[in-house]
Amino acid sequence: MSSSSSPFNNVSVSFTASVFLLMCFLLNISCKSEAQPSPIRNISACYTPSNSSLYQENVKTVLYSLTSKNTSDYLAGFATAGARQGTPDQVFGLFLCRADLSSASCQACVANASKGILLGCVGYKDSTIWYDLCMLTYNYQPIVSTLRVSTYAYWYEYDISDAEAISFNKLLNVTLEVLIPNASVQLAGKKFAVNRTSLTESWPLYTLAQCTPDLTAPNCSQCLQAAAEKLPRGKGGAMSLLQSCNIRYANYSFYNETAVAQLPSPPPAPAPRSAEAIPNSPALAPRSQGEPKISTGVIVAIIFAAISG
Ligand SMILES: *[C@@H]1O[C@H](CO)[C@@H](O)[C@H](O)[C@H]1NC(C)=O
Ligand SMILES: *[C@@H]1O[C@H](CO)[C@@H](O)[C@H](O)[C@H]1NC(C)=O
Ligand SMILES: *[C@@H]1O[C@H](CO)[C@@H](O)[C@H](O)[C@H]1NC(C)=O
Ligand SMILES: *[C@@H]1O[C@H](CO)[C@@H](O)[C@H](O)[C@H]1NC(C)=O
Ligand SMILES: *[C@@H]1O[C@H](CO)[C@@H](O)[C@H](O)[C@H]1NC(C)=O
Ligand SMILES: *[C@@H]1O[C@H](CO)[C@@H](O)[C@H](O)[C@H]1NC(C)=O
Ligand SMILES: *[C@@H]1O[C@H](CO)[C@@H](O)[C@H](O)[C@H]1NC(C)=O
Ligand SMILES: *[C@@H]1O[C@H](CO)[C@@H](O)[C@H](O)[C@H]1NC(C)=O
Ligand SMILES: *[C@@H]1O[C@H](CO)[C@@H](O)[C@H](O)[C@H]1NC(C)=O
Ligand SMILES: CC(=O)N[C@H]1CO[C@H](CO)[C@@H](O)[C@@H]1O
Repeated sequence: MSSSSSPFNNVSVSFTASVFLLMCFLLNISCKSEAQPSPIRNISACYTPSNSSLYQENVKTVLYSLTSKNTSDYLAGFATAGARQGTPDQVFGLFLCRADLSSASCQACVANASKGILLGCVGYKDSTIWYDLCMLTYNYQPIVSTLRVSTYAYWYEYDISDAEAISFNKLLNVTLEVLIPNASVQLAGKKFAVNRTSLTESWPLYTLAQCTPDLTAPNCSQCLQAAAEKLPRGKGGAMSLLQSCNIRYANYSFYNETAVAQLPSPPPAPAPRSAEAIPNSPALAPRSQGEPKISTGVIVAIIFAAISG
């Protein structure tokens, strides 16, 4: 886990506004943009594999595998792959789609991500691309059932007034407090929860939290706590993206409420459960549910934070 790094020189964002957005971050100014939702990418320092061509082959094998899953995998919104050819140059990957997506939407997003993640160099030891509908990541170390919270990104839509922010943040915190334990419970092979509440009659608050379903309940919960800490407050909408989970909120219905309602209902309010039996093994087979996707809004403002490991 050694990696060179001064905070920003190893960061690459895969869209044209990246420089602008990074500047927004560095200068700590507020970024508002009406651009399309864009992918956010984190690629770490270049990995020097013992056999670079083999490593790149393995990366391609993993990406091919993730884009060639069957319908039930895309409906489950999660799948893993590994290429162990030439052990020191092994590659592991996984994708996570938002819980409400249809298999077709999930597959389309993953296919897109598999191209996006290859922009630039293939030989990165840890690479992640986030869209608002899906996330794709690969690593030279095993990542399945692994809690990964150190690499993250976030975006937000616009600032609300300081006066509004006081009550808004309170409501957001209260919502997250219930949402996080709910999301940690496995539901139809997924670990997610949504909530719809409102600040005022005309100001709804939609929130969604989701983990990769290979995490145990405590690890999911821990990941979401970390995501909640990094979630921008006092915004009209925002999203916090980690490699193992994410949280998003907005004042409009950004997920498909009908699709979510069709998922089986969660068990009664969970107290922190100390262990939800998910073996520590990569061989997991999440199951179905989901529906067509939803329009996505107007977003952008992307930021990364960095810690070197
Ligand atoms: C590297 O891997 C390729 C297969 O991708 C193989 O043909 C080549 O012999 C390997 N090189 C070394 C030095 O092991
Ligand atoms: C889809 O693939 C998974 C493994 O990824 C397998 O367990 C499942 O049986 C397959 N389902 C169908 C319908 O082929
Ligand atoms: C694929 O990515 C491009 C930008 O990289 C984006 O404009 C497009 O909407 C994406 N398509 C899907 C299906 O996510
Ligand atoms: C949580 O994740 C860590 C790091 O991946 C792992 O070592 C640990 O076993 C997990 N804990 C539980 C309770 O699953
Ligand atoms: C909401 O939670 C954040 C992060 O835990 C905390 O910093 C903030 O003070 C809380 N805000 C309110 C209004 O409770
Ligand atoms: C949504 O969260 C609020 C707390 O802000 C809670 O009171 C309410 O019961 C939740 N609604 C649903 C449908 O879970
Ligand atoms: C969490 O789940 C319980 C049980 O389904 C539900 O009553 C509660 O409203 C949920 N909370 C949130 C914030 O969604
Ligand atoms: C969400 O907030 C934006 C900006 O304040 C506002 O223009 C829009 O009408 C709001 N949407 C809803 C559904 O309240
Ligand atoms: C939302 O889900 C419902 C039920 O699965 C589906 O019929 C509808 O087409 C979806 N809406 C959108 C906008 O994708
Ligand atoms: C900006 C950022 O999140 N950088 C991270 C990219 O990923 C590497 C490896 O996981 C991290 O060390 C960086 O902090």
